[in-house]
Amino acid sequence: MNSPVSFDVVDNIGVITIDNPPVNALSHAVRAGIQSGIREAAAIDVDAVLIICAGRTFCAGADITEFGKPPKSPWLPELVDEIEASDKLVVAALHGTALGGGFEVALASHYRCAVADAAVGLPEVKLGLLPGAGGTQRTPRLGGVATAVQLMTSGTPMPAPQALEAGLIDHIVDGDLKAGALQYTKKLLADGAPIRRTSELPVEAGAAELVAGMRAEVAKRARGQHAPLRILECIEQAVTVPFAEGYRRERELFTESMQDPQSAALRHVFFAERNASKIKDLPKDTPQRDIGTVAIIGAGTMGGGIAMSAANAGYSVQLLDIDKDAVDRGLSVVDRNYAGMVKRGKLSEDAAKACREKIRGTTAYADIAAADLVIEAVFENLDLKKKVFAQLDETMKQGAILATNTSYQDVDAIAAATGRPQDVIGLHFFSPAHIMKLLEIVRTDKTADDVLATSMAFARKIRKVPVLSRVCYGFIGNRMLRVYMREAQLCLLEGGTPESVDTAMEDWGMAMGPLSVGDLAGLDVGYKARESLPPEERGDPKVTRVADLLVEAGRLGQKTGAGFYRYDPDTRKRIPDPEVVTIIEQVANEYGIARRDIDAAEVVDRLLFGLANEGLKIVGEGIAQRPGDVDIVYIYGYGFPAYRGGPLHYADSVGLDHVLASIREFGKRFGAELWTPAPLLEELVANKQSLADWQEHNNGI
Ligand code: T1G
Repeated sequence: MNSPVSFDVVDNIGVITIDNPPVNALSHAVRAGIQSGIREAAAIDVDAVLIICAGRTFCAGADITEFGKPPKSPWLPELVDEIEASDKLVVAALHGTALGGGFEVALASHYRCAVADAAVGLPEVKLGLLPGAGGTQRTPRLGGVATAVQLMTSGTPMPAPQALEAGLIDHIVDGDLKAGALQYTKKLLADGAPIRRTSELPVEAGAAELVAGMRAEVAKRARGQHAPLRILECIEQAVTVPFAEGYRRERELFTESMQDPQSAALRHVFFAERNASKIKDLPKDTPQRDIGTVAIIGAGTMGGGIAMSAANAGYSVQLLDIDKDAVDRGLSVVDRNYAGMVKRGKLSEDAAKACREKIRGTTAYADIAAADLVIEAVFENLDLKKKVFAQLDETMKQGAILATNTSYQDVDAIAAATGRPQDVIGLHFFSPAHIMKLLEIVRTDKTADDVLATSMAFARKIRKVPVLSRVCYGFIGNRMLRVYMREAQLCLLEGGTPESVDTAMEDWGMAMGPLSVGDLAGLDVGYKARESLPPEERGDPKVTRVADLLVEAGRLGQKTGAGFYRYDPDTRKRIPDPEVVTIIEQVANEYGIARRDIDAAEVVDRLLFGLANEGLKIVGEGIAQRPGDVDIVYIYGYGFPAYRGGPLHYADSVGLDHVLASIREFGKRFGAELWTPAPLLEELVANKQSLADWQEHNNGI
C-alpha cells in the first residue's frame, strides 16, 4: 500500500511531504512515513529537512479514529523526540490548522514557518485529553506560560501572526508555502542558524508563580471538567522540574485522561457532531439550490437573531414585519446585539457595521418575492403561520425555499397551506438565534431532496450545527424537554424547591437548572404553548399548576423580575423566594401530595432518565436518524454538558439495564402512564447491547 508520506530532495533539502486527506491526521502510516523520512535524511547528504503537508491543512492532530485501538510504533512521542534529536536542521512549514499532535510535530522541529492565514493550536482539552507528545512541556518553553495555559486550556487555535508574536513560530511565508519554506530554510542554513531543540530551552523567570496565579481561573472555567486541571499540572511540571521528568508526568496524565469517561464522552461528541450533518438516504452529490438572498418574516427576538446569523455569514437579508414600528423595533434590537458583540470583542466595529448593512427592513411582501430562502418567525400560532405560508405561496418566486422557525407546530400542516409543499422545511433556531449553535432541520413527508441538501449546507454556512428531525410535536429537543420539565415540576410538588432541583442538575453539570431555564425563556412561552394544545394533549394539569399560577400572578420569569425565583434588578442574580415555596405547598396540598425529602440523586435520575427514555423513543420512531443526533441537540441547544456526552451517551455510560430498571421502578412509584420504557431501550437491554454497539451495527453513521 502507498505510504501517505513521500520523501524527496530539493536543493539539497530533504522534503517530507504528508498527504493523508482530509486533515493529514497522524495515523500510524503517517507517523511511520515521517520517521523513515527523518532517518533517510540522516543517512544521506542533505543540509536540512523540511516537513510539509499537501491538501488543505498541516496535520490536524493524532488520528482520533485510532484511539482505543492497540497503539502501533512509532508512537507520536517517540516520533517527535526523533525529529527533535535530528542532527540535521528540521523546519516545519505550516498551513491550515496545525493542531494537537500536528503542532507537537512542529514544536519538536527546530524552526517553524507558516502562511499568514494558518493557525496553530492544542485543542486536546476539547476531547477531554491533553497534548500527549510533549506539547505541555515544549509550549511553555517556546511561547511562555501565559500563552501555553491559554492555548491548552481553551483549546482555541491561535492565528499565525499572533503565534509569531508569541514566539511559537519563527517566520511568516508570503505566497506559495513550499517555495517560501525552502527559501527560509536556505536562509537559516546560510545564517548558520543552530539546531535549536525546544526541550532544551529555558522557561521564563517567575514561571511557577505565574502558573500558580492562574489555577483559580482555570479551575473556575473548567466547570467540572478534569482535563484543564491535568493540563495545568503538566505546565506546573514544565516550569519546575527538568524536561524529562515533566515529560514522564505528561505521559502518565495523558494515559489517565484517555481512560476518563469525560474523554470518551467528548470523543463521542466530536464524531456525533460531524455525523449529524450526514443524511443517510440522501446521496452526497444531491444538487442544491442557489441561496444568495434571505428574507425573514417577523422582526421579533427570533427574527432579528436569524437575520444576524445570515448577515454574519455574508447573505443579504430582508427583515419583514406588518408595520414600520415593528420593523424599526426589530432593527433596533439587532443594532443593540451588534453593539454588544463589539463590546464583548466578538466582532470588530467594522465587521459589525458591514454585517448590519446587509440587513434591510421592509413591510412589503413584494420586496421579498425574489428571495431564494424565506424563513418565517412569527408568533407561535398554527393558524397565523398557515396564513403567512399561504401569502408566501402567492408571493415568492418559484424555486424559493419556504422555511418555518416553529418550535413545535405541525410542519406538514404548514406545508399543506401552500401549493408547493416540496419547497417547505422547518428551520428551528434556538434563542438567542445569533448565538445558539443548534439548528433543528425539520423534514416533512414532502420536502424535496434538494431543499434538504440546501438547508443542511445553509446551516453550515451560517456556522450552525444542523440536526435532522422528522415531524412530531416539539421535534427532538422540545419533545424531550416536556418530559424533563415534567419531572422537574413533579419533584417540586413532592418535596423539592426551585433551588434544590436546579442545584442538583447544575452540580451534575447542566449549564443551568430547569426552573432557571424556564425563568430565562419566560414562563408565558410554555403557558401559551400549553393553551394552544387541545385539553386532552396537555397532560396532567397538576404538573404545570405551579407554573400556571406564577404566570397568572404576573411572574413570567427574568423579564418581569420574578418567576420561580426573584431576580436582583442590578446583577440579575436569582434569589430563592419563599412565596413560591408557599404556592408549591398549596398545590401539593390541593392534589393530596405528601411532601418528602427528595435527594439530588433522585432528581438527577428522574430528569435524565426521562430525557433518555424519550430520546430513545424518538430514535426508535425514526424522528431522529441516530442516537448521536439526540446528544448533539441537547449539547448545542439545551446546555447539556459535552463532557457527559449527551442524554443518550450518558444513559449508555451508566448502563441501559440500570436505566431500564430505574424507569420501571419510577413507573411503579409515579405511574406507568408517565414512565413507559422506550421499546428500543427494552430491545437493547434484552439483547445485552449498548447503544454504541447498536449504532455501529444497525445504522453505522
Ligand atoms: N483524526 C481523525 N479524523 C479527523 C480528525 C482527526 N484528528 N480531524 C478531523 N477528522 C475528520 C472528521 O471526522 C471529518 O470526517 C473530516 O476529518 C473533516 O473534518 C497526542 C492525542 C481540523 C479544524 O482535536 O478540529 O492530537 O466526517 O468536518 O470543519 O497530543 O476537524 O468527513 O468522515 O471537522 O474543516 C487533536 C480535530 C487530536 C482536531 C477541520 N486534534 N479536528 O474542521 O472539517 S488529539 C483535534 C478538527 C491529539 C496528541 C493528541 C477539525 C478541523 P468525515 P471536519 P472542518
